[in-house]
Amino acid sequence: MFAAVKLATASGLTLEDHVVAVLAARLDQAHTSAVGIPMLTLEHPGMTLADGYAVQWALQARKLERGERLAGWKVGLTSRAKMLQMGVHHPSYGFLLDSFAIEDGGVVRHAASIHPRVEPELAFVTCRELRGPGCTLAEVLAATEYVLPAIEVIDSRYVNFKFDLPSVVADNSSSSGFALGSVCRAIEDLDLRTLGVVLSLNGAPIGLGATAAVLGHPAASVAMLVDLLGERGLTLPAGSLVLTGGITEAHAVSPGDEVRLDIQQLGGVSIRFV
Ligand code: OOG
Ligand code: MG
Repeated sequence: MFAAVKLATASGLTLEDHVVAVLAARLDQAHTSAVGIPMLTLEHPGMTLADGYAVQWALQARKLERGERLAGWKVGLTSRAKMLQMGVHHPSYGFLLDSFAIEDGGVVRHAASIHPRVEPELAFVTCRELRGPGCTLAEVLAATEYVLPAIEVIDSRYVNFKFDLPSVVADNSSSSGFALGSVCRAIEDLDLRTLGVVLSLNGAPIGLGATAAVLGHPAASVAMLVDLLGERGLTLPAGSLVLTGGITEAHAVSPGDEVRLDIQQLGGVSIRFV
């Protein structure tokens, strides 16, 4: 799974630069207006994973040019539950912006999204630069300053939340929002594979899991991101935030919904949709 993703993102660009720019602008508009569009591969059936990342990086550049600021990264489609739910069987990454951040206990305007869903995730914050290729789990753990529970709000810009791998990658892996717990925990005395996870909607548990659901160990998700950034000649700087991927399937939310995530030994985080 790992190796296939690496190979495919390193080569295989087929879209011309001006097409990449047009597609990034289309996704940017869909994001800011919260109006869904058809997935890109319907119009560009030959689109590759490398093309998808080219569009995503062009989308990031557009947003940064407008004064948005990079807040970190997310890796997705890293658990079996998520892969089965979406019918996409490869992980992908996306960027997080400051404007995506939601306070713990904060309110999210449902109408600002197209069809938002929530996911329970483990977030890492690093204290050393990490460099691929060949980033190991041990290197990630040695570079982890602390971990936090995180609710990711995803929102596909594609109608009916339907996509394939190149399309979802172009759409910044459905990134929309994220809320972090208020307590930072160092990892020395934690087994990051066996932490129990409870996602609740309006007080009722709707998603139960353990952190090993993410690639066998959620730090593997960070290592994968580091290797994929390494393919572009980039490193993951010290102080980076990384959301490692949904531990259970994602759940659709409605206005009025109260979402809470608790992770064993890490505490909780909650948000409310209006
Ligand atoms: C793609 C993003 C997946 C995760 O944690 O698995 C993701 C999607 O399902 O829309 O963020
Ligand atoms: Mg996610």
